Amino acid sequence: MKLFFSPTSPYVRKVRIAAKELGLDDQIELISTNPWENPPELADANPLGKVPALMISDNEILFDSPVICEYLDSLNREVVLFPVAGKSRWDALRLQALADGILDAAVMIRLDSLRPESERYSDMRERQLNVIRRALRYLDSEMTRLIGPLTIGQVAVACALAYLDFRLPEEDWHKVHLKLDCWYATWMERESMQVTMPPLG
Ligand SMILES: N[C@@H](CCC(=O)N[C@@H](CS)C(=O)NCC(=O)O)C(=O)O
Repeated sequence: MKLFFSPTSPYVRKVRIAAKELGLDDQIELISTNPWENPPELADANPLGKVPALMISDNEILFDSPVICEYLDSLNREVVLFPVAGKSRWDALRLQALADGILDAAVMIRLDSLRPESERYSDMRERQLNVIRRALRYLDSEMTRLIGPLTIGQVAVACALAYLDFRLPEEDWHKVHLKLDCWYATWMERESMQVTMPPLG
């Protein structure tokens, strides 16, 4: 399998962490791709022009990190990141949706920060910061699910928190959300987190 990948994309990182947790990372070749340069290979693979996209074979491609993660999960029956049914499935999917929403908000802020100062949207930044802060407060109430068995929810949350530290370090959530901070510190020790660290800078 080939994964269109960018080393700083948090959505790609989610897929790579999931692959590592599933023991499938050796089967995935990383194709270095900068989606902002509009490479035609990426547009051919994913009409949305985004990473991650997973090429399973020449004519079988998946895109959107939740879809790719669920596909990878289907390849390993020993580890289950997506509970098959019932409440545990909806709990995992809700956590993933929440974490992906944090990422969407943080990426929007990041893209805005790359504009010249006079062209930035301060209202949008404030709105997205509020989204992130509300979502973190919500996560405080989901601690029991974060501590439970490994699911895609935890992978996604770890990835979202790591991206906040990477791109929005001034939003120091660690001091406000102490239980989450404690959970995250333990999660950061996993090999899947260590080997998928984005480059510095
Ligand atoms: N919902 C998508 C989001 C993917 C995404 O936005 N990727 C960014 C990189 S972090 C991208 O490729 N952006 C290029 C663009 O928006 O044109 C997922 O979960 O995979």
